[in-house]
Amino acid sequence: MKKTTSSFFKTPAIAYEGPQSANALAFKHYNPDEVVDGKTMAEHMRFSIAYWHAFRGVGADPFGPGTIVRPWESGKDPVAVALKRMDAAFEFFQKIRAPFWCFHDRDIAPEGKSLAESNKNLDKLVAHAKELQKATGVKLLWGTANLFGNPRFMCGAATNPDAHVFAYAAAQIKKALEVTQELGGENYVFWGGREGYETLLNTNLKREQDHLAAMLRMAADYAKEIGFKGQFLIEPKPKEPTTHQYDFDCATCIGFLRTYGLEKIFKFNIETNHATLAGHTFQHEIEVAAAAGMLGSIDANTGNLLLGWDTDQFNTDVKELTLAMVSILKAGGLGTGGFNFDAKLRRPSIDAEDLFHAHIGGMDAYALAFKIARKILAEGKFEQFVKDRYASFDTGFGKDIEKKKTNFRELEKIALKLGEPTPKSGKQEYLENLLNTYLHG
Ligand code: XLS
Ligand code: NI
Ligand code: NI
Repeated sequence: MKKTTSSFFKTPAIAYEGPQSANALAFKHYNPDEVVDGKTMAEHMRFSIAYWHAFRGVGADPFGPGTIVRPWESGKDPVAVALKRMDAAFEFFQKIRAPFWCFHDRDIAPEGKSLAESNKNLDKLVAHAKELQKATGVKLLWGTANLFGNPRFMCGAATNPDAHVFAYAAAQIKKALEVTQELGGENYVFWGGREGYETLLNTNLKREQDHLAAMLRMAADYAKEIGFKGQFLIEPKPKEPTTHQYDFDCATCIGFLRTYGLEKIFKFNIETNHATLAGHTFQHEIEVAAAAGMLGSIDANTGNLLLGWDTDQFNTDVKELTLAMVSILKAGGLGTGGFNFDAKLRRPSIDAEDLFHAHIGGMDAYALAFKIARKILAEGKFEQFVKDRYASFDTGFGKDIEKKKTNFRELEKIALKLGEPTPKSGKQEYLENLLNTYLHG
């Protein structure tokens, strides 16, 4: 890997030392150079660092200010600080061996007094990012626009009742698409931000949904116009910041996109914590997206099931990740997507070194899950069980049902003739125990 010049982190580049290593600052399972099936683990996993958490997160919460102080965050000129911060970020991307990064426009460059000034600031940082990408080989997984932080977006962006705000948001997405293209972004993400509502007393739901679709359509048209080839991704989330977000979950978004004829343009960026907030498992969302041919990318994190909001923690739950990986691999992988650590340090985790521990943990857990999932699929025991469970649809009248070659009259005859079906066990406990044999070997 090529080198950057900054040296903000004392921690050296992270090496793979294997499962037996006692070094907390080494990979135990993620060996970026290991070749599996003709591809390196780095190529399989496509890990990405989320700029907003790793380099803009300071540990603030509604009860108190930030706790995290970084040495590069000093200086009076916000653009100069942003440039220094970006040097630190690329040093980190390299040391943690992440091949990709992701950002919102406002993460990397300070907002100016006008849209024109904001765009100018952004251009400076994008030029710097382009140099750093070239120097380090780190690539852009996706870009996006922050359409939720600034108070102007308090009632939404595309779903704002004020057309002026809609226009402002459109201009911001236009610019974000341009810079994502400039940096070779492989995808572009739309997360709903404040696209939702607090109360129907002041909301025209139908008009807001029409407006959201109009914004997405214009974004697709503009991408085509400028020749942006990246994949468009929607990131569903059921609630937070608004009470009811329109992009509730994958199933809701599929219905929405099909209603407006946008389903061929989008895939999904699935976030674990958003899945669980919607009352689903991570694996459920992956399967729903995959079933529609719309599995795109992953925002790799986890929530705290005791809380009702997006805690964005690093995920070290190998069981959950193994199940997710099985579904992802069965679906043929993520294509241009990757695993983006949309996760933040806990408020008291104030050391720069904690950033390394956090990402090492996430990367190792995903790499281990990938390996276990491959073994599970290679042995095919679960797949065989599921196949056998549906075998009655492989022949005879079952096959006719699937092929749409039968009808109620015929099926009634069959039911009358065959009588009561024989119950068959679902064997859930057996299967759960079988899963544990892979996890605890
Ligand atoms: C917030 C989202 C956000 C998106 C990018 O909950 O996860 O961080 O990933 O806008
Ligand atoms: Ni996210
Ligand atoms: Ni989130």
